[in-house]
Amino acid sequence: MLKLFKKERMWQRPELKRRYDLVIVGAGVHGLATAYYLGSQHGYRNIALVDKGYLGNGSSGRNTAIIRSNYRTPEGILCYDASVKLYENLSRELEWNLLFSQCGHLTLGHTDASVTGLRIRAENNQALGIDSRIIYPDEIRRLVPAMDLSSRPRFPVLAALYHPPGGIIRHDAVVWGLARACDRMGIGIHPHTTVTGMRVENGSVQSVVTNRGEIVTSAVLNATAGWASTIGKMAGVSMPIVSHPLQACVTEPLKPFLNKVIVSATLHVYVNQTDKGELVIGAEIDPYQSYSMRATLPTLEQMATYTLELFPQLHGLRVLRQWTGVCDMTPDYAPIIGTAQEVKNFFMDVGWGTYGFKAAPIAGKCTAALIATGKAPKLIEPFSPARFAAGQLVGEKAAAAVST
Ligand code: PYC
Repeated sequence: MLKLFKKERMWQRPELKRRYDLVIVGAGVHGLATAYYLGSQHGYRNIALVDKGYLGNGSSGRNTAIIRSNYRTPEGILCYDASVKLYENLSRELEWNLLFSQCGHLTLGHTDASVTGLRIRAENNQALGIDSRIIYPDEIRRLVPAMDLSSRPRFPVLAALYHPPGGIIRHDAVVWGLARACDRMGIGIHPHTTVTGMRVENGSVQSVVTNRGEIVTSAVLNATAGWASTIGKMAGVSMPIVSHPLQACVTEPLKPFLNKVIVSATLHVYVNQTDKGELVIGAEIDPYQSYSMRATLPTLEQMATYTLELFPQLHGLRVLRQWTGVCDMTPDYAPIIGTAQEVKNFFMDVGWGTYGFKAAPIAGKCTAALIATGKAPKLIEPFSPARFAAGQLVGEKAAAAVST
């Protein structure tokens, strides 16, 4: 006999209270991960996560779901490695399948200069125990038989940085799994709640003003992506961030033909095939600053042209959807995590540029420890907001998937 099960809601719609110990602005993967670790490791419950849209409407649902730790700087490598390790155990921990596929990640080198850059990354990665090495066309052909490796004069593939633990995860599942875990601990998730201002007195935030009323709070975390500087300004906190759109698209499904993530910083494109068979393709950030989430035809043409350089057999494949997220870029392509210098109970986990999704678990865990103990864990010390005035930048631009 057919049994009907009552569907469980993944998270409830609790009442928005008038007072919380902490208000987290931005209920994407960073805000959710911070709330999750504050609840599971530090016993916090009286937290409100507020977001102006539905859960996953921002960068958490607009990235290309790539996970990796083959960065360039020791600070970046250690941080993203810790994040990959947390992701490896997160399905089990959340009891929710995040469909994490560590299928391997290849960054292509098309010029002598780019291969030199990849070599430096391989050396830095290996020195810190990361599985990452340079491979040449024979091995690339074995790993990615569908790629055009002919010795053509335009953009030949000379070598690649191969990173076996890299891969893709189902980004919506990460949002939903974390949200369910927060909800089960009694942490309040409040979508469609727009922050419009903050009341700051004597160097500390007293309350957060929203379209659903004013919330009195002991602390605020800015965990937004795309609007970090706007939210910062409401508390009188400035940050060296500029915001750029980043576009991506997905094609109709194909039979499995690509089981590695392929990145070309020279061609400004990255491609992976999902479990459903679709190709997810991403572009470089748009060259102008904007908050626009409109996708554009010239960028679609660029993504198609560059993908065809690598996989000419895809000619004629149809694109199903194109979308845009907004990336908050810092001068050194490294995040800003810490307590604001101007406002003592205003915390920040922002400025992740094009790397935010992959860092969410470790950023959340470390930000939770900072909020709960008042002390920044070692792993995030280099990303303190004070580094700009001190001139201690963490130059991570050379490890961007698509910025040369
Ligand atoms: O750094 O892996 C990356 C990435 C992919 C898309 C944007 N950035």
